[in-house]
Amino acid sequence: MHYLNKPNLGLVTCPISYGQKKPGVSKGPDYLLKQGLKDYLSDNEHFELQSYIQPIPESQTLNVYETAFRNTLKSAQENDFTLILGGDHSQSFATVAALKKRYPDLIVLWVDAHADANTPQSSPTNNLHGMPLAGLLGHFKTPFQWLDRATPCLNHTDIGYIGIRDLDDYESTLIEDLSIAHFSAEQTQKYGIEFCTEKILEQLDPERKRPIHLSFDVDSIDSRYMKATGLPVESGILPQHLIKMAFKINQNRNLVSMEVVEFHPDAATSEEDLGCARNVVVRFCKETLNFRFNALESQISSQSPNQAHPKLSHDRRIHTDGIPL
Ligand SMILES: [Mn+2]
Repeated sequence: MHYLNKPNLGLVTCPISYGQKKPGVSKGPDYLLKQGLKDYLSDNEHFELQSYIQPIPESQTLNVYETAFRNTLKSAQENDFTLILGGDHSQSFATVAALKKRYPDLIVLWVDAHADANTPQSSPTNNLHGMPLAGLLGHFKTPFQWLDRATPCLNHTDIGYIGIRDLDDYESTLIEDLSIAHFSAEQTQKYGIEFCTEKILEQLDPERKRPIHLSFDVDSIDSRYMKATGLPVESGILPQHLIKMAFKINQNRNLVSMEVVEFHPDAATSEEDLGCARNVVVRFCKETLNFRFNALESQISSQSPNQAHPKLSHDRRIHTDGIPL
């Protein structure tokens, strides 16, 4: 299938480490681009790349969030899809706020080992990367002008968690009290991640019409495969299950954006661990975008009555890059 006009993919980089205490996480975007994503993104038959690059700042100040907010908003306004590479998870104060501005009906799939829903009062570490959802929900006054406490950016019915397994008491109570949609990593293994993803989407959007943002924290991945992050957590999501999740998310063709956060190249202590972590993340990004843009293709071809509706590519051969699948 050839397009007269290919859809546009906006790439936003957020070299943000302000939200926690390990500065190397700001190298995440550069590393992931150099190690496989750049070639894939810049030479892709399914989309045209537009880049919104924030260079690694000399010092981390609140300005990094302002730039992330502006770049994400610009990308979301100018493109069909936005891919955001981080950075620690505090970037979501900015990225989700910008995406919600562009897509007021947005729902957010938060794939993470942690719930990131502490407030400055409840947080044991006082790190901002553990607080973005509480800030976006309007539970505390953030230092950001684009987040007004009087008008929360997100409602708790806009959020679904997948993979959580390392929660503070405050967060567990919050999730229970507000009935926030969630499946732990253990549940994704018990019930199947496709089932869990389906259930979450059903709860957030029964009619399957709302735009979806995927906020992907690499520490959602089982720590056997993910050492290149500040806080590896065991018993996480398995690499092969990530691909099934990506397929499921894209089945209804509503994915408008995706961010990858907390990839910290220096946190892995051996080349082997770093290579494994990189392969899992790069492959997950590629497969998600393949599903996303193949889904678009099948949507277009399904308008032609003579053409059989092409199956999505979940049964095609998968390159394992040495990862057990
Ligand atoms: Mn997180």
